[in-house]
Amino acid sequence: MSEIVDNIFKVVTQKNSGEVEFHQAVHEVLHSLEPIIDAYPEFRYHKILERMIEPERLISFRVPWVNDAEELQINRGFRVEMSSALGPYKGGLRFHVSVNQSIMKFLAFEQVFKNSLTGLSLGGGKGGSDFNPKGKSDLEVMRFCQSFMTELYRHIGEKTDVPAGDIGVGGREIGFMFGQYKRITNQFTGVLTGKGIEWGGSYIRPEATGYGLIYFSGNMLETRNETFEGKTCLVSGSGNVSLFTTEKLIELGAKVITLSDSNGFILDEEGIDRKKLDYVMKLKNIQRGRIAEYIEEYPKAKYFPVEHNRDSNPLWNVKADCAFPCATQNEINEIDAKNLIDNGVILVAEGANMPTNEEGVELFLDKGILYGPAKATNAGGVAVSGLEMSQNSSRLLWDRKKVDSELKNIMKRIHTLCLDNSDRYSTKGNYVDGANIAGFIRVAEAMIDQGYV
Ligand code: NDP
Ligand code: 2IT
Repeated sequence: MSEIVDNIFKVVTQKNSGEVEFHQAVHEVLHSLEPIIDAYPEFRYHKILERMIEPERLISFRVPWVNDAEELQINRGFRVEMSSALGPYKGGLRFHVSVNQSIMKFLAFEQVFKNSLTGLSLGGGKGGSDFNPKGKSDLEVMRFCQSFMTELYRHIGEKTDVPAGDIGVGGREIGFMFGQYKRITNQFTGVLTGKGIEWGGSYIRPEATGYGLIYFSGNMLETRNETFEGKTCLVSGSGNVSLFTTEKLIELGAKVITLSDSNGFILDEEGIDRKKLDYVMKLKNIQRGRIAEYIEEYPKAKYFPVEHNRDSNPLWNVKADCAFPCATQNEINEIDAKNLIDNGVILVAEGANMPTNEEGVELFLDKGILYGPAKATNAGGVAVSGLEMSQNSSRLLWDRKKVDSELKNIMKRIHTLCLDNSDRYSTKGNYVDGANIAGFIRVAEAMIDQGYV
């Protein structure tokens, strides 16, 4: 890294000691930005990088709630308001036991660039809690969400900060949090996105991240005169992003053969068809079951439990043309990346945030794999959240076709931006540098316009 960038990274590690995920996200972006920092001295003069690595505001709070056994539980809540250069802070809420300040900051940092790429008026933020929704009753989840919002409400607002879902936060949790916000403030506003369609939501928001991922990946394949027809695909996770990724892949004639959760993965060599996907959607969204149950319904498929602290994930050692990590951060390491490459993968596109570690990314880039980084490829979710905000402001509901066509256009535009910027400042077809640079320039210019804030 150049000296300037190197010094900034040193400060990041010193001031945010132990926050390894945050370091990782910043390191990757700084690496891409080197040519830009050289080409635009004004970015140095205005200390853009130094400002961007410091959240505008970081809120941490106590969330007390009572479980069904009438025991008091204490969780930690967060909201990281990273940047408001382009619009109100915007980004999801994650409820997962692993949530800590480092994970919140990495996600908020990534969100700033992602939201910039959408071309919409969206700042960047992220929040959540170390609350573990697994095995909790609906009433426990409701009590937790109400307590969480009883503190969060004072920091957010339709023109200030607009949270949405992420891991562990779907339609049910958004509903409970929206209800509590409304009750406390006496206002029915677009303060959250991912709302139910009858009370301020948008068509295609649940589908948007997965569909957007496949629209973007389709654009990537087009650069090599390829389509999804007949391609064998690996998808990890079995949540919101994974299932709508699978849905769009099936629609485009691809064959999806895996899905997973944190306990293991299923391999269905015959392919997960529409009927099987409907079964999984019901299993996950209504019964809140585990992916292992798939083989009880479809005994020809196999289930592989995956141990934690393993060297590699056997899911990524299944032979396929395309791979879509859609579960969580760092789920593909260098061994997994090597296995995918050795098995002839041609495209890897990220539904999850930062699912590939830096060594894995380097391998994909070195080997000329079509590699789509999260902040570009999964931007469809937040983009349709932005469209939900537009619909809320105008008190209109757009039809499915209109939202879907806007989503397609946004993903295509991001694809073009990535390629144009990688051509100009990096190596042709390097979507990582393209996304980081394009996302950064828009935020940096807005920051210069708005003075030292
Ligand atoms: P969901 O909660 O709906 O699903 C998450 C899935 O990933 C589950 O199958 C879960 O399994 C699995 N998973 C979560 N944590 C781990 C872990 N530590 N190890 C292995 N598997 C894990 O979340 P989403 O689908 O919404 O989110 C998935 C990814 O996509 C996240 O990285 C998120 O940040 C990203 N994303 C989400 C967007 C959205 O609109 N929802 C938008 C853009 C990105 P289990 O049930 O066992 O925990
Ligand atoms: O990571 C993400 O982009 C999300 N979880 C969606 C954020 C949003 O505001 O819709």
